[in-house]
Amino acid sequence: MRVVKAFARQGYEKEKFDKDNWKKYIKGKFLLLMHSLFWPLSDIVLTTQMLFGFVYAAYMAIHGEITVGDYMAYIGLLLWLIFPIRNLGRLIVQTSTGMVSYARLMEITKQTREDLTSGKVQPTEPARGEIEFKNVSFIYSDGKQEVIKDISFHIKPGQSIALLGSTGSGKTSLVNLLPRFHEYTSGEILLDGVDLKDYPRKYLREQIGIVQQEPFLFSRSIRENILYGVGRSVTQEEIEAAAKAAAVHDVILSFPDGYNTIVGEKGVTLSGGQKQRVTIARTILKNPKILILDDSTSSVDTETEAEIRKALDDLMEHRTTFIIAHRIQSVMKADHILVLDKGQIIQKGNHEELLTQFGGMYRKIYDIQTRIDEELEQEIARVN
Ligand code: M5T
Ligand code: MG
Repeated sequence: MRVVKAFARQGYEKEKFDKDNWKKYIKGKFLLLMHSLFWPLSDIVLTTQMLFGFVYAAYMAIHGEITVGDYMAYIGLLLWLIFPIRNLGRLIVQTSTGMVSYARLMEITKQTREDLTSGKVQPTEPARGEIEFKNVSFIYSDGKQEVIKDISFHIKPGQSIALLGSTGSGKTSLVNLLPRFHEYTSGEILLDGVDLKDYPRKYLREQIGIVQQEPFLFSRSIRENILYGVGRSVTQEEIEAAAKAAAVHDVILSFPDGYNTIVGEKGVTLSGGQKQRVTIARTILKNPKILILDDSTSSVDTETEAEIRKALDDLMEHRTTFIIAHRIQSVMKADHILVLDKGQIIQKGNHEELLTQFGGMYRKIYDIQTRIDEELEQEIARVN
């Protein structure tokens, strides 16, 4: 509705709706006409036939060609046969409409359920967090092109890796392979030396905390949203500590209902940055061994970002972290930086190494971003 209003397309949408509605009206009217013709007409034909049969049979009975008993049997038979046969026609129509609904339901019922628990290994300990990609390629099941091409890298437990690259270069697709939201097409991904496909999905997802690019909150209280998927009992202090770390505690307290504020349709609508910070708090509370931050500070201002980054730095210690960001500042501290382009690694190294590669993409991005910062500072100095 907002998009329609913002582009002043009410008239267009209304017309489109009217057109579709008109089509439905015409079809409905036609159907009604057919019904109103069919039933009376078939009644007339049928009863004429029956009348003819009765009269002719009566004629035969009067002239002794058949007995009165035969006549009675004939009439009974006719009545018992004709009406069920007529109903059969109605049944065929009903069955065919039923089949349409049946096909739609079956489409859903036939989906194979994701197998969460079976796997060649059934680890009981938390993962260490060593991750190795070996020539991994990936095509979406409904796509044709490889969105990830021949990616290889290795991170030790507790290290961090940053992914940098233009939009659509496959960063989100790459990290989504880790919780097995999709199966990679070729190559191998190893967690602690074991192929991901050998782990039960449930185990993997318990080890991985992911702050997704598009934050999603349930239409429940903020507390329930932060608690989601924690899987252990948590005190109010812990919830508040997580919210503080995500720089959202003060915002929550500013609502009249505090942590009991309902989010979404039935309650307070949070801003993009507030939502993002609630999902960060949720992940902080989950305390996972592997952390994935997919552009998770994209909708907050620079000041808040710095605040969150401090909290995340603490959180990143002792866990394997994937950081996706567009600002050099967010990725420069990572142990490894991968620069992606169209699903391929075009540069690999840490901040210092990549800076010395003049003419490389990383250096270019760095130069542009520092130039923007400098210009901004000069501008501010000039105004003051
Ligand atoms: C990489 C395609 C998309 C793009 C490429 C999520 C998704 C993506 N794609 C699909 O075909 N199907 C899908 O369900 O894959 O997309 P990405 O990994 O989302 O890119 P990114 O995260 O690097 O981009 P951004 O904008 O988040 O920085 O060609 O069409
Ligand atoms: Mg993305």
